[in-house]
Amino acid sequence: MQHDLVIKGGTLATASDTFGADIGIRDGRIATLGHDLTGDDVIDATGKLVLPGGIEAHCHIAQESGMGLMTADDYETGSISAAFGGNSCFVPFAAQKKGQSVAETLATYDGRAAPKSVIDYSYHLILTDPNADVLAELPDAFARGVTSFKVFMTYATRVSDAQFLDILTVARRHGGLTMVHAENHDMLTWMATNLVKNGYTDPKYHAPARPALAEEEAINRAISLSKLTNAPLMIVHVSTPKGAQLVAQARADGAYVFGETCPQYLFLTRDDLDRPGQDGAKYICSPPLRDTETQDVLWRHIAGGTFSVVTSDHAPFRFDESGKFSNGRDVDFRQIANGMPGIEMRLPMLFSEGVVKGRISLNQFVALSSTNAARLYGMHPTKGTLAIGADADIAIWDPTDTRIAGEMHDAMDYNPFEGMKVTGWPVTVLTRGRRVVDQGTLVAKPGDGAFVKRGRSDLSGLTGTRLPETDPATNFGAQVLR
Ligand code: DUC
Ligand code: ZN
Ligand code: ZN
Repeated sequence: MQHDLVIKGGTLATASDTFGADIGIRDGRIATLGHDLTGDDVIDATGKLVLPGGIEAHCHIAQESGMGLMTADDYETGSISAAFGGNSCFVPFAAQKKGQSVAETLATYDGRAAPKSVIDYSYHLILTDPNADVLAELPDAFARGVTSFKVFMTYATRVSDAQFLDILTVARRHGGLTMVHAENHDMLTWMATNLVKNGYTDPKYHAPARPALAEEEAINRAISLSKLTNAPLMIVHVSTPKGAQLVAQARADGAYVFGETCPQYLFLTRDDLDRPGQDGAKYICSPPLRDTETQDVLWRHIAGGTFSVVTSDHAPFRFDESGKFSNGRDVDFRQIANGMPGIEMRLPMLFSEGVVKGRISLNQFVALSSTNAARLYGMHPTKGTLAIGADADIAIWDPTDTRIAGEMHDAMDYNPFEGMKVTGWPVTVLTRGRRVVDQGTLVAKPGDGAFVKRGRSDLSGLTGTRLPETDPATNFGAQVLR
């Protein structure tokens, strides 16, 4: 068979296998895996790793924060930075503003994404105002392929437990996945108020203001709500050992519970918040950075399978008045924008510190960076693997390239991971067989990326939890979960 493009001589890896083969691509899809393939165009991948393109499943792009502050990255700079970091697809958030319909929210983000993205994209729909009209609109979101939601348990955008239960129930009915930011709002408010009242206002007090216990309590509650509704739940940005343990236990119980952690909790600590001057503000993110013992525990949960995905939580706010200091420089930590960039560093750091240092296998790297996200967010097997018929979403890595992390391709003015020695970088990235980054040079144009219509979440491996009180066999026949 003649191919449009052949990737020759590389070492391929999927979530389960590593093997030498050529990839033949036709019409944007993988047509052939074999040897001595021929094509109109050839990429020589000798000495390189050929992996499914990364899928960045947690990033904030062209999105207003809870404070109403727009991220520095739009879909052009955000997707370019993602591509240079080895991603061929990403799923940022479409954030509902209070009073806004689902249709309006999605239309807003279509307008922000479609003309600009260089890689394929979808959105998770953040629900901040889940009134009856909004809940009634959710089937339309599923019909157009937006099959994941996110809720907050803190911030002004938080939902009540009752609203959370309603959202979980609708999502389950349609095969969707609900994501949650789990921190106990009142514990955080109480701590922050006390700290500020006593003059502890510097950026570093962001860490004590958000105790690990507040995350643990909220994760425990969120898992309980998931179990009650027997609905799938992704606990995003888990940053504590106990939080990870709760996810692991819930999964062992068969609950439809999934976990995610992020590089900042693996490579940075609360000491970074105590950098001189106002530099600590660069490291304000939520949940906050923890400590080195936590890092070790989180790595063990990555290796042991507690976490399905490692995502960046790229939340880019510049170190100036447009971002971190939008409320002025002389403010307490509560008024400094939350979040840090990392969309381009996520995979190189995970590869370098994970695969190169022997903490995880190459196949686990593929699962954590691409395949599991594709499964959970309804894109598999079209995306997330190297298989015949799959989209040719491919990242070609040089596993020996060592660089000191510096400036990235995002719109940011700092890189929290600057100075880290990183071995293993993507050199060429394709989305649907089209080069986005070619040997380190951007070749795609804004708008080349396409919206991905997603399907149901893949829950295989878990049984779910039907409580006696929700089971008609043991609750006198009451149909509670419809
Ligand atoms: N939560 C996120 O998921 N991202 C940025 C800030 C936050 O609180
Ligand atoms: Zn969050
Ligand atoms: Zn986030």
